[in-house]
Amino acid sequence: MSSSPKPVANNLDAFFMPFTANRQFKKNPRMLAKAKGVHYWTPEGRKIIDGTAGLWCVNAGHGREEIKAAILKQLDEMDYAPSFQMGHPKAFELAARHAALLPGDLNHAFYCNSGSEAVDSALKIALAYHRANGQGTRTRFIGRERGYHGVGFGGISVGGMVNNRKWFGAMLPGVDHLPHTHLASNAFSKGQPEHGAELADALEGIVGLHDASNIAAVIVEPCAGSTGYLPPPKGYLQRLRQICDKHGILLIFDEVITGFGRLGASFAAEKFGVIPDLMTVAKGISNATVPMGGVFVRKPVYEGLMQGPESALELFHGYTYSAHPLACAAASAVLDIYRDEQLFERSAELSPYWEQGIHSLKGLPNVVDIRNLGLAGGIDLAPSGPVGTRGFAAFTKAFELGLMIRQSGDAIAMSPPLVIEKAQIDEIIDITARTIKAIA
Ligand code: PXG
Ligand code: PLP
Repeated sequence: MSSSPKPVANNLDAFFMPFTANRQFKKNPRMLAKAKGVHYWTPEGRKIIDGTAGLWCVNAGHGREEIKAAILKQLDEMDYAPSFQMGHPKAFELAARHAALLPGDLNHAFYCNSGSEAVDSALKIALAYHRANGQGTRTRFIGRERGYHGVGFGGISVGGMVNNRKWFGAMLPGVDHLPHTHLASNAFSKGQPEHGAELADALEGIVGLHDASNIAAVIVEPCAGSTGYLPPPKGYLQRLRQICDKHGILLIFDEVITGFGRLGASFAAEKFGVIPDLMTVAKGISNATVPMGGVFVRKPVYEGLMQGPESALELFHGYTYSAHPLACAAASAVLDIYRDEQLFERSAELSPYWEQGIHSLKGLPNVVDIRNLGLAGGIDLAPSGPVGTRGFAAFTKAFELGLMIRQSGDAIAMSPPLVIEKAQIDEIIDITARTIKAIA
């Protein structure tokens, strides 16, 4: 009997969709068929402006010919190469380029395939580092309420989004959470809010409870993305850094969203002048063309692991596709675009215009808070029933009106590609306003 695939009807049943109301979607699907620049098109040819850079990842815009050319060239030369006890030139070249771009002594790069893997990798590097340095009792992690660190067991353990945790009982033991920084007193702040730096002091309380000798690392998003975009209060990240230093605790910045230009700088670490010990990235690293993630590591952490006999593996961790040649080729071409088109600077230049635009929505029905930082922002809508009802109504109405936004509960978030034009920002703000009025 031949086992060659038979053509099957193109029904929607078989694909088990991620983070989706599968049954609802399959009754009334929202399909995307084509993308170029800052637009998507549906299979029927309806044009949708991309207010979110896909899922916060297509920073240089869609359909970039330079990235395509680099991927095709690499595919021609060498499709795949293992990175365990072997290497290929593009991986080393890319790591050197990332090291040059990164602030401070963040100058070593570990590669993986997603933000979730990056977070798991960073947590494991932190544990291994302490153990290699005679501090093997440092095993606890501290995350933050409303944090999102992907969907691995490590990431959901340190993460602080209730639905991502409550379904999955088995998590990492030994995790505490800092309070989130979303304060009512900061409503409608432009850029970084004034109040809340002292929330970092909760870390001292946790250290007092467990003793620093048991704590490996603190992980936070410098600006929380998935929970509706929560910029850090002024001074907050600096304070976290000070407390971590005082107690020998590693600080991990999860820059999966904030990295590669979103905040108008290469990374949040550069923007705020706060250098974490480890940084996780994904998304904009490859402009989402080939899946890629990474952990950037400070020199003392890397060197702290380079111990024992030279023949010993220093880190028992890695993925089949770590530093995949196609991902490396894409990521290098993406760095060329960021540099040649000065997209991080462009993001910084556009952010006051974006700020003005998004805050012009104040006063529309049910808008209870608006936040922005860099080229992204979040809007809280008053609930209209079970959590997420109004948020989902906004998402579907915007899609109908030709705009892609993100929904998180009753908050909506936007993060356009960094190549967006001012007139296109106007269009995004206009459709958002019409959406909010239409669902009032
Ligand atoms: N850390 C952070 C800070 C993230 O934002 C991840 C880790 C996980 O990355 P991967 O590549 O495993 O998805 C993320 C991902 C949204 C949304 O709508 C956000 C993410 C992913 C999908 C949707 O806010 N962030
Ligand atoms: N499961 C099995 C059976 C494997 O052999 C491997 C890798 O060799 C994995 C999982 C891990 O896959 P990856 O390295 O792509 O994460």
